[in-house]
Amino acid sequence: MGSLAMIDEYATILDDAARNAHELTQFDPNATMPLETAYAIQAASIRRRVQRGEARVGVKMGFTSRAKMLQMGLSDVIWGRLTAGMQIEEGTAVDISRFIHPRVEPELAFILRRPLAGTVTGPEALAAVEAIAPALEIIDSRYQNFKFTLPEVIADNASSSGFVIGTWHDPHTDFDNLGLTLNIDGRTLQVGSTAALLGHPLRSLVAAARLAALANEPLQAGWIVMAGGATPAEWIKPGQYVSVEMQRLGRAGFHVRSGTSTAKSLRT
Ligand code: OOG
Ligand code: MG
Repeated sequence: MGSLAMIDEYATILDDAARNAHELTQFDPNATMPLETAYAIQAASIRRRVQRGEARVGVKMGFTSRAKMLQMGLSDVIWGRLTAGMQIEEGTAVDISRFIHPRVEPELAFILRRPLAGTVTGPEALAAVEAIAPALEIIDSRYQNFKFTLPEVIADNASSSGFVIGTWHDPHTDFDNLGLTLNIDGRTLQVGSTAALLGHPLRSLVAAARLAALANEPLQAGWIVMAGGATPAEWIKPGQYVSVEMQRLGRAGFHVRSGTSTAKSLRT
């Protein structure tokens, strides 16, 4: 495990990069940093957001589908922390200048009715779910060219940058194999299924419960869990309307607005 000063230094650099939409060069291209240290950096960078007043609202899972593992060349399931400042209201416009080089991916979101911690079964996880919804994640790696190693992406909060949630639905329906599409300006760019998420999206929630508890931050009632991208991610650009369409659960979308340099410099 790295020293506290080192963890704090990297956390500050990553937090500043995310806040100011500045890209960084890779700091561990040979992946020598222990994952425990990388997660400590992530935790410290999110603490800075929370200290600025952003509430913790849940967790996100990464590399839970083969499509995402292949696209990014990494094969370990990772997780990151969600804060209120990352949520984008469904149907609204997001300013592109918040990001460095954003991509979007279709996901399934859970919201919990009660806490969920440690080693749980699929049925136990389901019993803690209040509702499920189609969702989009905006990922924006803070590293140049969206290129990183496993410790680097973990330290960078698993590239998490924004998320959009559609209408919540009763979870007591089969959602293990729902067809879905990722669309930009009415054009379908990716086709997939919720089955891409570890064979069943509940497995992603089971993994989230275990990993969050291991970090002493057990999943709370009211928290959102993003189950991971079901297809490869796509780049987004100003002027676009981006949406996920999911069988039976409907749609979630957002507009991308071109930013001004003023908006960027005013951002805190
Ligand atoms: C890392 C984050 C992966 C997912 O859903 O698999 C992720 C990245 O691709 O930049 O969010
Ligand atoms: Mg994702």
